[in-house]
Amino acid sequence: MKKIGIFGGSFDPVHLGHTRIAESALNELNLDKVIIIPAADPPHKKGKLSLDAHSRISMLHKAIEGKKGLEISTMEIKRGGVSYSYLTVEELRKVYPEDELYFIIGYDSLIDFKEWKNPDYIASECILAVAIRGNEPDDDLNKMSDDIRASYGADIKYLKCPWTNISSHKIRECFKNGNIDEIREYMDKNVIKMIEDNGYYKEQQKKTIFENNTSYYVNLEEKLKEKLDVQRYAHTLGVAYTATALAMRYEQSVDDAMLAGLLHDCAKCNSDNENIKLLEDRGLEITEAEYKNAQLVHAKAGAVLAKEEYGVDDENILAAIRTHTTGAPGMTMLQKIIYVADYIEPARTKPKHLDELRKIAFTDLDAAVALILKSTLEYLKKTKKPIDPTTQETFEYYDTIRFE
Ligand code: DGI
Ligand code: FE
Ligand code: FE
Repeated sequence: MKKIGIFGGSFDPVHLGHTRIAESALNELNLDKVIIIPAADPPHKKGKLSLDAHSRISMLHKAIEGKKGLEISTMEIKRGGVSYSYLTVEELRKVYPEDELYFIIGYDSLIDFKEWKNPDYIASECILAVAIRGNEPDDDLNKMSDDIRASYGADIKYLKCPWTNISSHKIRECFKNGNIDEIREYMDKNVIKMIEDNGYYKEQQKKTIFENNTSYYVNLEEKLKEKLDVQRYAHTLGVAYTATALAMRYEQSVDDAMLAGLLHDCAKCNSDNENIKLLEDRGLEITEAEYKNAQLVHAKAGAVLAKEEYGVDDENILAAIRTHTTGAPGMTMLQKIIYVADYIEPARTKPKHLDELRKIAFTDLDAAVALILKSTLEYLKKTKKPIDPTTQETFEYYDTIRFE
């Protein structure tokens, strides 16, 4: 018989309070493993979670790197809808019919345990492992536990790990306001780096294209028209407007999508040597794969030009341009939007399954990313073109997250 810990939450973002509870449960209760289960995005995204599921998962992967006995499950995300815990327990009970399940929660969640859906089922299938504040439960907690024991015959065990006095809400506020030093000690440093690199939790700058920025976009389009050939310019507009539509669908900044879409191929009509020199002059890395397929370099060169010639300094927009050809593991929403828009925009005629893919792009962006990578890899293999390791890694990343 195995002992399996179940630890659900939004993890928006994950912090040391979470990982300490998971590790304490593992050690104090001698569990075989703890399955960390990030909740799905709420169906109508009532502003409750501020980051999409895959960004939250990417942070979790960083946070548990090298920690034995902890694993991440995407079952609630794949199930979608409201992430009711009893459904998760039901699913896990099928996977572990004979084993002991430990449902791990913080003492603060125990307070409204009775308000959950089907608490009796959870209590009948699982031992409740409650992370308490301090070494002993206080009177209030004892009373509450007695009540839950009496109501559901629950078996409640206490975890003695020191309570970490931090909340994800507080962390989001600090990233929004740039007060990162306040929360540094409560977070894994790689997770902090990931949040900073992606600009997660930053307030979106509100620019409205069609009121204030009309002339900016008109000028930009005119400049691009000079730099690109006729087809590339038509493709560029197609990507920009497809990207804005996807941004509307996925509640992202329409302006950022417009700008990234317009600029994504701004270096495409340069010669390969010109683009290579552009990067070399700035000491930027060109990988072996890129030297072999110099066409790939237009993406990185595009990001350089976007910054230097078109004055874009938003790192998320630059990243979307930089990764638009190969993709990258753990892309931001904007990166995924540009990656997909590039492939499905109206002027594209290949491949055969394009109509289907266009629909999927508007229902499941991650599935669209995975499918595009799959058919790109098939095409590259068929035409015996060298495959950039990043393309392969990105495919594996989205394929496992999505379909594991
Ligand atoms: O610039 P676009 O034509 O709009 O589109 P893009 O920047 O996505 O480039 C598309 C081309 O890039 C397409 O022919 C497939 C190719 N590509 C993507 N990943 C790889 C690759 N080519 C090679 N050789 N290796 C890759 O890993
Ligand atoms: Fe391109
Ligand atoms: Fe393109």
